[in-house]
Amino acid sequence: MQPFKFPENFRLGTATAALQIEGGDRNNNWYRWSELGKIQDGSHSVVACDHWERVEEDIALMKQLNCQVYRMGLEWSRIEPQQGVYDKDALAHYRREIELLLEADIQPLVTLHHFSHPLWMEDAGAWTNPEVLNWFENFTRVVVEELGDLVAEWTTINEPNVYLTMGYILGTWPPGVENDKPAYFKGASHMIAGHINAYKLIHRMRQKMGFQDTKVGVANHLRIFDPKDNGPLSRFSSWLHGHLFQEVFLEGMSLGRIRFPLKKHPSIKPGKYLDFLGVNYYSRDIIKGKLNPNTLFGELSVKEGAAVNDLGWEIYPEGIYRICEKYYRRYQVPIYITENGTCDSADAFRAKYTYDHLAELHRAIEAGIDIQRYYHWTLMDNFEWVEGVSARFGLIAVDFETQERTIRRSGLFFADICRNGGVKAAAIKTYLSGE
Ligand code: IFM
Repeated sequence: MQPFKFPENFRLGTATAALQIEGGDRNNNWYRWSELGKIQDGSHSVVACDHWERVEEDIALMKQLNCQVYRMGLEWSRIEPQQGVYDKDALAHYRREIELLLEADIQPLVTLHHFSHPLWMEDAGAWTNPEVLNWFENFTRVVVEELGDLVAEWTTINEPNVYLTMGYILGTWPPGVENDKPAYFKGASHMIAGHINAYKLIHRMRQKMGFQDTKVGVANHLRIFDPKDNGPLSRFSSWLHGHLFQEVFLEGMSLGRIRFPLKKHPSIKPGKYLDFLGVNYYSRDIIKGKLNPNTLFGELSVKEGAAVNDLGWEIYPEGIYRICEKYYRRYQVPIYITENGTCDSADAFRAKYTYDHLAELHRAIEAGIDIQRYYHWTLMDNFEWVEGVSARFGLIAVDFETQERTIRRSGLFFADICRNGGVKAAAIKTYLSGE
């Protein structure tokens, strides 16, 4: 293991999502899902990390980690609890949180939609209802009016592919619909159009406010799909998984290009709708071809003998290099790693995981790829959707009984990396020797 240093414009920090940390809100799709007893470990989104009441404490922890940037989410159901009714107190709360971040010299990247939204929207079909374009635009307008003077960098939508796959194909997330391909494709078109509208609106509004530094993108969940063998069916299925799970979203949201089988939407026009490419990278799937169209002609597995995390996801650092290289070549915009991290409740391999992925990013930068941000997923253990609070991704451990936070050893390692803008030999010795 070698030390390395990132260039000056590379900034490090952590990422979170509102629903996963805030607690307290009873007006969203995940509250209902928790009430229905759908969370595997019996935990509840209404508890989470109680961050809503602990903003100062958590920003102080980010300071201890030496974070320079922070990706955070806004909870739509708090801001617009009923359709067209906006909660001034909720907006003021977020304004205060962002002011505190800026005072702490931590630059925010704000996400507008990260898997959760108000019940009025869920009951009306959420992203499958064409009206969602008006809802999302109105919500974006209100938020930017309130926070646009403080926030230059925005993520419109987090992982549209994961949201639609889990909610409308696998049915393990709200609204719990199984194998509804038309809903998946309709939702995809609306999310693409919603992003493009929000992209243009945020730019327009901040320009009118006199700002030239606006940056807007999507946090894309990008995986590697590798064929298990060289046979045509395995290769075709790998391509098909990549196409339907990520390419249709990337091409639509970045360039307004509608790829088969999505249908043309009147408000999607070709253009350039990204100022950075947001990459959420975790793992890869190995695909064996199968003559079964219901599984997209393939069966997913984990590479034989590979190291995996607590959720069984392959740990494959080279994948982050491959993703950055492929998509930088295609889109030619700076890359923000909007999420990267691992589920490791014993904190046995998180430090090594972080080192290996950062080393791949360093290698990519040396090869000429413009990567400017790294947001580690995640600041602290939190409500990991249907897995509940037992899946632990945090640099900081949370005791969910007492809400006590304790920085893990991997968190101390990350703090060292943030302080030095890279990995020092001494940090390798302290945190990675013996791994
Ligand atoms: O916790 C999630 C996050 O909300 C979206 N990206 C993947 C993370 C880990 O599963």
